[in-house]
Amino acid sequence: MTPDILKSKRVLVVGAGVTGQSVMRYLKKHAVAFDVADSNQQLADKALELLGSGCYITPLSAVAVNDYDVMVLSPGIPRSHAMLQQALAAGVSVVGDVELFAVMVQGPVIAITGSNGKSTVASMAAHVLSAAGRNTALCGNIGTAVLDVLPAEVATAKEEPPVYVLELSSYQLESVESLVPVSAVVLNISDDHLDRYDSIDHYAEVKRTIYAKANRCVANLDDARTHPEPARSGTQWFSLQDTNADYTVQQLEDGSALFAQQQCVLMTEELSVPGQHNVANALAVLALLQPLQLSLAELKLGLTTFKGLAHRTEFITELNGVRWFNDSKGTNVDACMKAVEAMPGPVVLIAGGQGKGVDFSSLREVVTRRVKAVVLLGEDGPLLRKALSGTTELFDVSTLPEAVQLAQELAVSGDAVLLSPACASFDMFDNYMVRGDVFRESVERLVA
Ligand code: UMA
Repeated sequence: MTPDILKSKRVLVVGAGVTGQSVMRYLKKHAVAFDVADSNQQLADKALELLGSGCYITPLSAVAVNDYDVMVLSPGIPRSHAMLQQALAAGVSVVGDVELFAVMVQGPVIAITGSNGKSTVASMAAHVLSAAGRNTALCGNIGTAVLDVLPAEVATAKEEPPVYVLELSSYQLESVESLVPVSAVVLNISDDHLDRYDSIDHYAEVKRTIYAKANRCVANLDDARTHPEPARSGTQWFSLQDTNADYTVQQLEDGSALFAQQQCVLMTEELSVPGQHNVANALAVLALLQPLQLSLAELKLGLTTFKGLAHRTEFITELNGVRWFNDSKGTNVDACMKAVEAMPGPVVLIAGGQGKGVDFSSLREVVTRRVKAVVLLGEDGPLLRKALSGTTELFDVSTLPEAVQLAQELAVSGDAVLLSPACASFDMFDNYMVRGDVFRESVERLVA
């Protein structure tokens, strides 16, 4: 639905958060009149600033659905909401911001979804493109709403439109049908958002709608729920397990290497982000970028210089042969396990914080196998101590800088020190980002 069509419709923006505000700016720029509905009264002022002549309706249940032809829905509000069910039954079109974007975008779109790693893959793909000198826009679920990156004017023949790298959640995919990506991937499927879907199969089916109009499907051979259904010819497969896949890892004399369509791109150890899951992420990036025809040298440059995302197994520095990693985003047991597995050598683990009532005992196996010492802190440090007792050496400290000091004493050349708390940060910090920043600063203060 283009702005010209929207001008003749009665439009309601549903949700006034990041998405809703970007939709309001977009409609205002195109002189489309609209109302806004959100159950949060406190957003009214912000909305009214952008609204012009429209009105702010709260709560959502107060919306008179027959007053509208089109509703632009924010992804966090489920289509099963009673008001939206009424609207759909009354024939109102309910579309997402990505749908408005899809009908206006010029330039290639790379679309990425999956349960884990989608922000990393989107950021990695955008980095490779930027490092190759391509004009690139990274947007979507990663935080920048898609309509905020659309250029104000239609591109002229002289300027190349950007390559859009879109991270899409299943929520966003529910309300888009016109998106035609040059390539699209479902990276993997694991239990998530089961509060919104009947089953993991239903959730996976929504994820796979990303393939509907894609010129090129990229799928994970190792994860059947990512495979296009019905099968699509020309699907490009990536795999850590099957060396016959289009994008895979092969063993060479001097180590393993990433292969793209039988061509060696780089050695696994040259990847700048650690862990097998990041090898899979890099293979997906290679497959997604194929239609953009970057040279092998450009692909390699991007993949070896990508710094990873802040606070996600982020490499900080090497001091006296000890490598320091910040995984403050590792706020649950699963994330902590993956981070430990991704470390290059024996691990000194710093963990603890607010455990949210989870059972830490599933950490025992990986700690026994990979971790030489755990430095415990925070509210649930004692619970972690109990769960890990007998696995490895355990130490208690009361602050994060203290933990860093002790970890330096415990680690020897070849070890990795990893902050991956398996816990939320709120007992000691405002959020996981502040915790990660305190960690980084403490590490940077250590004298080499
Ligand atoms: N609201 C109601 N009634 C409801 C539910 C919500 O009125 O029943 C209102 C809230 O008061 C709020 C607004 O809806 O004002 C929020 O809308 P939203 O939840 O869609 O959030 P946005 O701020 O628009 O941010 C969304 C994405 N959030 C979700 O999908 C939950 C952001 O992803 C995304 O970065 C942003 O659009 C820009 O595209 C975040 C996320 O948590 C990171 N995503 C989930 C995930 O990754 O697991 C899917």
